[in-house]
Amino acid sequence: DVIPKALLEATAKHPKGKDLVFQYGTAGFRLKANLLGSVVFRVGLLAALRSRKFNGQTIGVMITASHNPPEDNGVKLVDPMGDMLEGTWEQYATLLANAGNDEALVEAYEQVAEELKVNLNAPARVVFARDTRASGFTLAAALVDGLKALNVEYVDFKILTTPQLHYLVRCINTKGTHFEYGEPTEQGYYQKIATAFKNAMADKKPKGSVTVDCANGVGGPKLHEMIKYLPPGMLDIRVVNDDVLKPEALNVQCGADFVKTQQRPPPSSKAAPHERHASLDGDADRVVYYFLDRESNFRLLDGDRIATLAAGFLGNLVKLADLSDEITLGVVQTAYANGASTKYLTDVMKLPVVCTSTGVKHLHHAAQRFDIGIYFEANGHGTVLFSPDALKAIETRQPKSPHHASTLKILTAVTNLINQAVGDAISDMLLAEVILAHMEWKPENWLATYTDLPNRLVRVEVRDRTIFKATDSERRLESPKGAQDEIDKLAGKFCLGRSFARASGTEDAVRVYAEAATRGECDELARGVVMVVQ
Ligand code: NG1
Ligand code: ZN
Repeated sequence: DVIPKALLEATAKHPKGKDLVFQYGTAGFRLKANLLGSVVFRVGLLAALRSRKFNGQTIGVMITASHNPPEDNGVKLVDPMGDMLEGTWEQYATLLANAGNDEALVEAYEQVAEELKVNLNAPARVVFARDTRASGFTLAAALVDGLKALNVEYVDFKILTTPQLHYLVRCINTKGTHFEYGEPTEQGYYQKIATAFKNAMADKKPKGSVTVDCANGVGGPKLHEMIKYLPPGMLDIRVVNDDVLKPEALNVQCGADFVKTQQRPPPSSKAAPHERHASLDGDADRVVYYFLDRESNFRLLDGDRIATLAAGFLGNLVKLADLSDEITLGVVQTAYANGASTKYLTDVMKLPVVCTSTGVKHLHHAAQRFDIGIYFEANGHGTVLFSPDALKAIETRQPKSPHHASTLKILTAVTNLINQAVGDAISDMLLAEVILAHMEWKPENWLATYTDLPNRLVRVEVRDRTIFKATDSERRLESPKGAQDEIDKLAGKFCLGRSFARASGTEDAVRVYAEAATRGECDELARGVVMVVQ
């Protein structure tokens, strides 16, 4: 057979490091970049199988480690509609990555192909891209070796944000169908979003400027590019931390993860009170806002805030468009959402709220059950999904008045502004700007909608995190025995106390989350629960 022979030759160039165990987790494979060559090569093999399984539909491969340090890298697969790899295939990625030597790899590959009944004569197409990390170029070459060994047609899109690659995959696979998503080029991405932004703004104009911290990652150059497509003078975007020529600066003391976990502005920030600031992560799929209040206190507007902002705005548009009877709207969160945001959505906005396990794929699937499904993780990953029925209802509704017509036009524009494939920091940021302009809100008004409960997130190193088994959307532990009872007892002691512990899907640690009515109670609760899991 020719394939095993080509495969054997190619894999010899990318030997697996001894004693390494890899796992395709919530965000694909992620580790020190110098250990990743064999993994990326093998991901190429799985991408080929997945594309062949879909008879040549295009699969994406993104090389990035998002908010992790510059010396790390990672790789993940993108499914035909631009969403994350279907969960049942993660085990095959893990299986291939861990095959001990070249022969074992060929065997594993054949085993997977057979188990999944992949027609190896079907065409295979893969597109790939990488973030700005120094290691990306070499890893992309390892991927190409894998693709070539299996006769895959491929396109290297070079450096892109993660959501741009997801967008491209969706465009390619929907081209010529009724669900055509857009022009499958980087320019097509900017054009689609910029046009939608202009139409969604309608006659409004944002007040003041927005300063965007790009974490010294790929979001910097791509946001600069996007700005060229936006209507001149409409929005004053000031791009900072956009140095991609110093790869060692990536995610260091800046970006979305920094402000969210440190609860303070980056040391380099020149923020003055009341100004809007947005922070992206290293691959531009996460965004949070912050500002300094009158007393120069740092105020974070996180993913929960973007979700409530979007829910309020979209809910109102649906009502004004007279579509409330046809379009259901709901919000999806994880257990990390601040309890105050959940209460606000449920009690004040009267919206259905669903809680899922951590990880975008869980939220994405739950959001698909609404006509308009708004999903955000507290850390800023998220988007809004519109069902085909919702899109059709919006498109076919006859305007009854000029005002009704303009509402429908804005609603349509918003559906085009929001990346339907995956959470997209640039698109989400432009959405937030549109909404703030329509509401004529300053960041203070946005913050005033509800008051966050004091909260604490602690990373706990444990001997074996696999013993921590969670249930109920990861809000409760079923193992180790007795741990949950202790957590419940502790949480019950504090006003509005809520806490949970779960094994991280991306790091070798257990995360403890706690919130309570006051900072003191919250910290005491967190300390107590840390003791339980340690
Ligand atoms: P883990 O390491 O499983 O907690 C983290 C984030 C997730 C998600 C993933 C993927 C927290 C508490 N967890 O997951 O929300 O973003 O990384 O990147 O923020
Ligand atoms: Zn990211």
